[in-house]
Amino acid sequence: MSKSGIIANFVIHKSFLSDLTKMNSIDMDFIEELTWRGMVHTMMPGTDEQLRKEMTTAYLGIDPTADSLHIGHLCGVMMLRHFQRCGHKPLALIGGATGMIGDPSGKSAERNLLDEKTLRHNQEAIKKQLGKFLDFDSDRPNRAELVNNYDWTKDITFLDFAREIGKHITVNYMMAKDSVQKRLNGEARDGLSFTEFTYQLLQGFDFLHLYEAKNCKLQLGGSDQWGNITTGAELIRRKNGGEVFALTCPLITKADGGKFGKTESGNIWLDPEYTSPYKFYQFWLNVTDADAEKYIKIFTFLSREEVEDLVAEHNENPGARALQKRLAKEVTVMVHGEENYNAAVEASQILFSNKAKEALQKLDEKTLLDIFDCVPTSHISRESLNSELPLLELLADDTNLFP
Ligand code: 383
Repeated sequence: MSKSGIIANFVIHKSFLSDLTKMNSIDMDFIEELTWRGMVHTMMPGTDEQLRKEMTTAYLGIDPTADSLHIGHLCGVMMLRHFQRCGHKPLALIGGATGMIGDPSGKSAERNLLDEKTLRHNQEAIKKQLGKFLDFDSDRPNRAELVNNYDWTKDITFLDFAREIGKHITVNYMMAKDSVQKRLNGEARDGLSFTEFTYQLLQGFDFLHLYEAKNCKLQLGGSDQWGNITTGAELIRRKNGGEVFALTCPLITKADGGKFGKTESGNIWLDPEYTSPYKFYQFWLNVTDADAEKYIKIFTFLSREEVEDLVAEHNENPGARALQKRLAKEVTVMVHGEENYNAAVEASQILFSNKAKEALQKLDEKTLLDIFDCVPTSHISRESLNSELPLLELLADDTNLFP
């Protein structure tokens, strides 16, 4: 895949960010908001009380295992945005250190280690993408901050880590985690290296560090992160006596039920070089009715009333796909901007339009290929095209379209 121009191409609709700055002082309740949106999977007792008590700092981590975010990350990013809109302070953590190890959560096999150069490249690309979703620049006290765990992990010696961190958590405790159990007893009995086994403790160390350095009392993540997050909370309790909280959102899975991950195929990337705005738009347009109702709450900022009206409209005439259309519009505009959204809509209509010729002429090559990727196609050699064979014969003999 070409990496040039990736970052420059990533556009976020401007009014989307200004909407964020306008909204982040609004007196909205984070848990209430996330709950009606179906974005709460598990929550530690006391989380709600903590958030009502004071402006709270929370973090969500992303490992730079690829140079783009994908829609599996989007739910977490939306949580951070809601958190900021509700007046709290979000930290986005880039796992420059944890990315060097690889999180075994939700993975059935040991991963290959990424080389340092790739990691640093990925880290920069993800940083840029995150910058488009959160308000990192305002002078409000709850402006978002970007942190990288490489900064506080790189200089620690193994001996210090073993003595100061490892001593507080038993192997028994670590072994009980789902991510570990699955690799010991799961179908893929490849085992788990010592390297990946240490992952939960490294993530725990981050929570401890951010708690001590930034008074961060809450960690957010997908439900696959629960085990790692609770290890951190346990470490903080044992080492420091402090009380921290956790909230996870449901995992957004692929159509086949699998986890969206950077090493898995079938990902929908936010980087237009990897998933064109057309394909991105098509993905949302083609989700099932049930997913459309679920996703419109998670991936858009439409209000409860707006969503309810849309659902009612959809149920009256499901064939019109009002939910899918609005979902596809909101998310595509949010990630790729209005212009790319309009182009994607136009491209989608090409095959059914009577102005196909004009429309085709406006298309770039990539979008054209994307469109034909989704419909039955046949290849005809240039030689046959140049021959003076009648069209009917050509279509019948040289293609599988008219057998
Ligand atoms: C690293 C260091 C921390 C806290 C978290 C991390 C990353 C975490 C992880 N997260 C996933 C990733 O990076 O692996 N160990 O791809 C995904 N997340 C979010 C969400 C999700 C998770 O970034 O469920 C999906 O997107 O938590 O799989 O101190």
